Amino acid sequence: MNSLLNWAEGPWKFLHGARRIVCCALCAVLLVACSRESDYVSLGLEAAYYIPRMSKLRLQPSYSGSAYRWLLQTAAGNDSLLSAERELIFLSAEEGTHALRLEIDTEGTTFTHSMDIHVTHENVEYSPFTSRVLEYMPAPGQHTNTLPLYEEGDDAEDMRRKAEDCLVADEMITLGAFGGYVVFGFDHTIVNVPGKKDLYIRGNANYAPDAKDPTRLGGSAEPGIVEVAFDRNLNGRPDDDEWYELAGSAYRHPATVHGYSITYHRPTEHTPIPDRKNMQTDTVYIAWEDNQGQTGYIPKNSYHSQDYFPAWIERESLSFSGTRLPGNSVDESGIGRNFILYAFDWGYVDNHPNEQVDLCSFDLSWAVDRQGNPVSLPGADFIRVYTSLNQKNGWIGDTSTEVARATDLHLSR
Ligand SMILES: [Ca+2]
Ligand SMILES: [Ca+2]
Ligand SMILES: [Ca+2]
Repeated sequence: MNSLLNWAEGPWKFLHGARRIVCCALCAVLLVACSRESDYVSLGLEAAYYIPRMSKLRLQPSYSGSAYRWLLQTAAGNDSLLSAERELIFLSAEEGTHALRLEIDTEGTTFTHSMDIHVTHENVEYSPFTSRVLEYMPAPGQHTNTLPLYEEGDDAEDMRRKAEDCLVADEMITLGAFGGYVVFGFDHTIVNVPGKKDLYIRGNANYAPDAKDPTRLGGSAEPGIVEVAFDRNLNGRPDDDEWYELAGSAYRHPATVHGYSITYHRPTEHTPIPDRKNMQTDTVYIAWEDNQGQTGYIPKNSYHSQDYFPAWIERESLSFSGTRLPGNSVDESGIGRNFILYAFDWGYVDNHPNEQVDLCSFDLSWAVDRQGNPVSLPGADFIRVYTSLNQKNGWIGDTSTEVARATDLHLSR
């Protein structure tokens, strides 16, 4: 007796039992697995659900089986396999009725439950833009403590709120040097629509008219890598949810370092060593070491005289990790006057000018796991952007990704 049959109760039991006999007799004759509809065996699932678009619906049958198939009927009438897991989180950007079917195999029998998922328009109109910042943790850098502005007494929560105010208002925040990051979200889930980019993120990159390499677009590209997480436990927090990198064009570049990490040290009392040629007031300002055996300093330059170490942090050092992209800076003057930061082809924040919407946009289908295997994500609730270069460029200073507002491309049409 399998667990599915045991579960049937009340008025369904007789009907269920009788139907089982007929069904199994039929099975014996036809030597094929019999199939049951949910009218007779409840799987703990409803026949119809109503959810707003871009919101998650968790579906889990009451029973376990040896195999599961969640099948969505396509417009052409075919079955599209959404998942082979016991649990499904249904999510759609498309309003209308979606015909969903669950098949459970158990002890040679396949049970089927059909559902209509009615996806409706939300009651309160969604915003297509960034609506909240969950965490802001920049690395030291020449704009840190000014974008957004640190004021005496601010703590991490004050700085998170300031970063949130900036991103909501489409104003720039800095992430500082390598690893500095911001985590933000929307008032709904970003749906991974197949074959389409899903997310547009603004930075402050420009092309320089005097870049010498005609084969590449160059200027002030300070690429930041995007990571995303799907709120699988539906608690609104990026807690147990796995983070996935959106693999941009340099993900498999031989000089890209995966698993890079770096530690920056709070500057101690020391005598500044200036480099007047490069307009630096202190070339030994903030010491760092990385896990590649390298050490160095973030210099202080004459254009930005504030503290570069995040002023609300009390720790003596700050560590970050992620993927480090190969350096993109070229001193085209040869004498330290004209640094061009060449853009990577695609897949990074603050890498192409904002007007290049497609080149500043991201497809959740680019997600990869820590081993670099593609991951099929239904959507993303949390977006993390971090500076992905460890690079200083003479008088223009350290490379830091800047981020402004993000847009859900499925709402902005
Ligand atoms: Ca997509
Ligand atoms: Ca969560
Ligand atoms: Ca920038």
